[in-house]
Amino acid sequence: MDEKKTIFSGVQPSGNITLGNYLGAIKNWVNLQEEYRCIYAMMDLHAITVRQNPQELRKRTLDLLKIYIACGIDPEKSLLFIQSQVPHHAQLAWVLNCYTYMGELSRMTQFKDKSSKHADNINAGLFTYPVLMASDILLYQADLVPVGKDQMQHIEITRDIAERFNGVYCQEGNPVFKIPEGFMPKAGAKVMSLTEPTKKMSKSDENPKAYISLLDDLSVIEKKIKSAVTDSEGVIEYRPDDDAKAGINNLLTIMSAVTGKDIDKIVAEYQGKGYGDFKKDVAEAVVEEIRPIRARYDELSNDKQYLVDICEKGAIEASKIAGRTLSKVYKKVGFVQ
Ligand code: ATP
Ligand code: LTN
Repeated sequence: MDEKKTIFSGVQPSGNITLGNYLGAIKNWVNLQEEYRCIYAMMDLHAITVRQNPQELRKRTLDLLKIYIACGIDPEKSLLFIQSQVPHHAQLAWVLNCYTYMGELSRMTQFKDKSSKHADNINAGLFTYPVLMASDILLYQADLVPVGKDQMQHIEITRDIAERFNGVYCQEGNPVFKIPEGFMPKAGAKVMSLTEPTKKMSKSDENPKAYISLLDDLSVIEKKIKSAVTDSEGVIEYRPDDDAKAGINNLLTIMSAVTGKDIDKIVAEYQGKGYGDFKKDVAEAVVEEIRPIRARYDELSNDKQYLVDICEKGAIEASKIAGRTLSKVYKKVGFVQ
């Protein structure tokens, strides 16, 4: 019997993968591969809650797999698959929709943000997005879900839904669903926009200067960091509660997440130095982090069959695991099997 704990996470193939996605999520996944049974998916069902161009979505889904692998996710160690290729996600989501309240869904910050951004397309999928996410996690009986800070509210509702379902149908000590925990990185759980540093760095930002894409040219990355919005105080200090300092706080966080050094130590190193020097070093550190990822990504670009094979194998394996949970659920609710 496999005693390793299970990790589940994923990213939506809904745009350019940013430094925020990398530092908040994917970088963290890599280190977990030795100790845990890791399952990482490309969340294409979630991506269509916002209108997508079909050709682009198809391409971006395989590009995202390439990014996972280029960042260090090893297909031999981790289970990788495309969400829409495992029907159990949509099936469990339907069931769990019936155990989730409109009131709790309407309190979700991401729903409020996205419905104000896409006022012409506030669809039911956007509203029930967290239920699908709960299904993703609960199907695999995940212990830990490594995500950025913005997703912690969705982990909370996942726990609530799981506890509710277990409470209705299960005896103490014999639950259908494991209750998962969120897991955030020490630094980089919330990387901010480079142009408006009080806002989250987002892959769907209209202004490309606001985010760093892992696929940007390295010279563009350098320029974006060097022109990041800061303040006129000229002091390199970390003051997380001071919005006026948001730009510098963000660059310090990025530096810390990339180098692994504590923020205090970085601040001490830059005492008496100017923003110009600091930005130059942050830019260099980020470029050096991304350079090998880009090289591996470019190598993979020529090997579509390799990627398709990983997805096929992954979907079969994921379906087996997911099928076990789904059939327990169907039995509990009273479906004839
Ligand atoms: P969108 O902007 O389209 O809503 P997104 O950039 O938030 O997308 P997701 O696919 O929703 O990307 O997120 C994938 C993972 O990246 C999640 O774990 C999320 O918490 C994390 N993440 C996203 N943005 C950031 C950020 N700015 N800082 C840290 N982590 C982030
Ligand atoms: N909602 C997540 C993507 C996502 C996810 C998941 C993350 C969908 N299903 C399950 C962790 C576990 C987001 O990052 N926006």
